[in-house]
Amino acid sequence: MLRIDVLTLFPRMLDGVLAESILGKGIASGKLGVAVHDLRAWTTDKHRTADDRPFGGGAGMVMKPEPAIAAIEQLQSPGCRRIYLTPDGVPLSPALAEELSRQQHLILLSGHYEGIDQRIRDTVIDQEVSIGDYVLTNGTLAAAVLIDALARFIPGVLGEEKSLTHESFTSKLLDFPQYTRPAEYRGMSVPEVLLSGNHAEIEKWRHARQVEKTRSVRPDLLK
Ligand code: 6GU
Repeated sequence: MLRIDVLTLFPRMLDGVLAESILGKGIASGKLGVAVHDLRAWTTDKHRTADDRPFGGGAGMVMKPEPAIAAIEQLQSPGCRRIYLTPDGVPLSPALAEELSRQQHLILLSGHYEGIDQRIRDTVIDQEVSIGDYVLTNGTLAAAVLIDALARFIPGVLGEEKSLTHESFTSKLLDFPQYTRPAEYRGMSVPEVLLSGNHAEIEKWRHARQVEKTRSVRPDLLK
């Protein structure tokens, strides 16, 4: 079982995310174990201070080194991967999600404010990961995204094994349109070919729609 420890100042942000849907089932079925920890548990002063003003000046507050380093040193295991979620990290990709899904133990550190003391990164972080080129108020949602993205690669977490390979980005094409019943709704009909039972024609039609959609929305994927 993959074990994931999440360190955050906002642990309750993850309650719903981890309880619901496919992720919740993966955790309930024991294929994935996620423990969420409040970083303030590793503060030692009576105000439970987690951040301080940056040396050298500038706006905002910086996460202090002691709590995060103490937490990671306590939670880490030999060979575990210690990841800091940050917009200046390497972009999350399907390949990275898949690689992380094959680890035994991950520690995810969610940063806050304008950043974290560099000595945290220098001493207890193995890898820095971003979920995209936009800035979140803190890394907790990014940790949730990373967990969801990698959970899909754990055998048995997705219902049908084959749904993995059929989806976007494994094929580098965006998805084809899907339809279900009723065959006609408010005057809109399901494309005839999908009702034909001709699987070769259906595959052809779906592939053409994928190329069309990818060209229009993500031409960069076609190179
Ligand atoms: Cl990992 N953290 C934050 N705070 N913002 C982000 C991000 C991470 N990835 C993209 N934006």
